[in-house]
Amino acid sequence: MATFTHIVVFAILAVVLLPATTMATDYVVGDDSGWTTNYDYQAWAKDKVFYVGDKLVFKYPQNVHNVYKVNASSFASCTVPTPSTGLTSGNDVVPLVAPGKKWYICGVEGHCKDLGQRLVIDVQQGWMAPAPAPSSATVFGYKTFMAIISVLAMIAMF
Ligand SMILES: [Cu+2]
Repeated sequence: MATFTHIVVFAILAVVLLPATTMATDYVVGDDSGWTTNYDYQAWAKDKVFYVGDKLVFKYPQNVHNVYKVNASSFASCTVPTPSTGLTSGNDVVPLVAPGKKWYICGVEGHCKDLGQRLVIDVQQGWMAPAPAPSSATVFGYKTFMAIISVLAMIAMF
């Protein structure tokens, strides 16, 4: 009986947790080319769907480039807003925490404007679409559901 309950609990956990973990993706911007000049980042982003919870990773030689998150007009004019703090580590991980358009440019003189080093993406709210969340999780709320799972797991222990 305990074994059967264990299997049920693990099956439910697998259904609930696996999609949540596999959905989060780390995207290396520009793939093997990384964050650089003379690369078409809109072509790179075109066939990708970004969700809240995903991460962008900007890779580049330190001190050669940098990353600034900007708004639409700064993106259009390639202007680094002041004051603002750029990312400069050369391995900058940017979590996508909210849906909507996100704009990124390199702040080094000429790289954005003349050499195309800029990226705009549109981040989707992950739990809404297109992958439906398990129905029980949406009905009860995630925390309630996890509480029920915890109780089931405790029952299974005894
Ligand atoms: Cu640059």
